[in-house]
Amino acid sequence: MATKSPANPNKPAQPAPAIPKRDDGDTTVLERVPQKTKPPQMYQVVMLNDDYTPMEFVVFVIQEFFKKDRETATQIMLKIHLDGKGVCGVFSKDIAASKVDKVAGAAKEHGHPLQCQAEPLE
Ligand code: TYC
Repeated sequence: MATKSPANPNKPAQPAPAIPKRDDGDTTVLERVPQKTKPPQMYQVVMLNDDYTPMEFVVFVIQEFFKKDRETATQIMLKIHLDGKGVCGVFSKDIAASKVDKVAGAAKEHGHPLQCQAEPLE
């Protein structure tokens, strides 16, 4: 029996040709619906410099609430200290708001003026 030669391995696979849709009453035809959902708006949590919060407390906060290791937390703290502000992480809206609240709560509890804010990306 003659068989078709195998597909050329160097040629990219082609999608199967579209089969004409017929609705004879017995067949369910599923049409592909274009994806309409957009990715969620993301927010960066930006921490601000001030003259009073101890560096060690900022490093602690970044480690504790943004899950950074000590070295990364120290680098972020120094960037904020030198540039005036720095990004601690990028999150969905609710998570970013929760991070801002946690930082504000810890700062208040310890009597430091440390501030951070959530900024929409793009
Ligand atoms: N500038 C502070 C100091 O010299 C340290 C500091 C760093 C404060 C980062 C806030 O987000 C901050 N003690």
